[in-house]
Amino acid sequence: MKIYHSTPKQDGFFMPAEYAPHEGCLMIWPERGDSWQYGAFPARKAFAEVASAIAESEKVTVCASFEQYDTAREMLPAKIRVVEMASDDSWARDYAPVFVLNRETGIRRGIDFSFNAWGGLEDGLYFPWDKDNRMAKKLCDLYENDCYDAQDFVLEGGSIHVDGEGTAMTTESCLLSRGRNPELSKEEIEEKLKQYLNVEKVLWLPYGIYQDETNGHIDNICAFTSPGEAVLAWTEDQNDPQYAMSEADYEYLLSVTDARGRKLKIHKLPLPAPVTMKEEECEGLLHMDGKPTRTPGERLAASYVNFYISNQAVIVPAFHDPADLEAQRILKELFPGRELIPVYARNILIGGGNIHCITQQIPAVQKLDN
Ligand code: KQY
Repeated sequence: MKIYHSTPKQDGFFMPAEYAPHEGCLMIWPERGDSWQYGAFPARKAFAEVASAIAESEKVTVCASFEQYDTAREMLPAKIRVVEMASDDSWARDYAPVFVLNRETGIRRGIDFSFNAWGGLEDGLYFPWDKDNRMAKKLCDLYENDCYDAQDFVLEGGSIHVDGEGTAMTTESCLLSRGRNPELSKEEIEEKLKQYLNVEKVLWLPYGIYQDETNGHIDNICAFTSPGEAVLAWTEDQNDPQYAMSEADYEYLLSVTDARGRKLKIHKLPLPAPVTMKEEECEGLLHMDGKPTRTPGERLAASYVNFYISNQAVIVPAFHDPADLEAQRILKELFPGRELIPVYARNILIGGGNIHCITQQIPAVQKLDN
């Protein structure tokens, strides 16, 4: 595997949209007891359901530790590949490689961004994180893809979305947070995104989801559903702190155009009623450095926007909330060629993310003509 110190833009590579064809998907088996309640048993069931739904239309690889390899192998269908690889936790979106393609040659490479557990010693969520940070390079090697060394720039895959036609979006609350790249200005961060994702325009939404411990990843609040169209997590409850956040994002999105000069069509995706931690769930979590990671009544960052688009389906979180069906109806309309597969996601959400956060697509190697 060759390591490049140039950027994808310099070499003619770009990040395809999630709705472009995939070769497969990467996931990481859950294990740590301060993220996943009751020895991660309930989370493993949910991860296996997500992996199985994705595996209906693309190749899924799940990384598991030495200790968990046999359990993962036993709980996952035979067509899913399990490989042993060390990690600190299970957020493939954030530290598996972001893959880029070259339009003319169809060659694929990965990007190895720096990962510091969502804020390092400033406001990161665990320490150490070095095993997570080493996964992108190892996964590029596994897939026989060369790799861009971007270790001088802290970025999680969940903090960006692209439309595949020159536009990226992110949130100010996350990318401008002090725990990531405090030495870089907003303009310098934008230039990094343009270089690494090979986009012409970056849209900066002000906020993510209330209480999202990633400083508000874009992948929980807003997602492109096709070029020029996106869904935005929405509540009609003006007393909910989320209301002002979604409203500010909505106003911003209506005020901008994408890289092709289009006004965006924004579809409001309802939020479920606030999802909060139960006492017995908190009791099932190990403490971190002597302190509980969750407290009873704590609101979790539940959102239907955290879905994964596979080749033939959209795998969407379900919370057993009346809004589940409305969210599924809206997404079905926006993805007419794909099946909607809801997965009950409370046991993923307790870890701090959702279906999009635990998956990373591997774009199909193909020559593209536009
Ligand atoms: O991408 C994410 N949403 C991951 C959050 C990790 C939280 C760790 N407990």
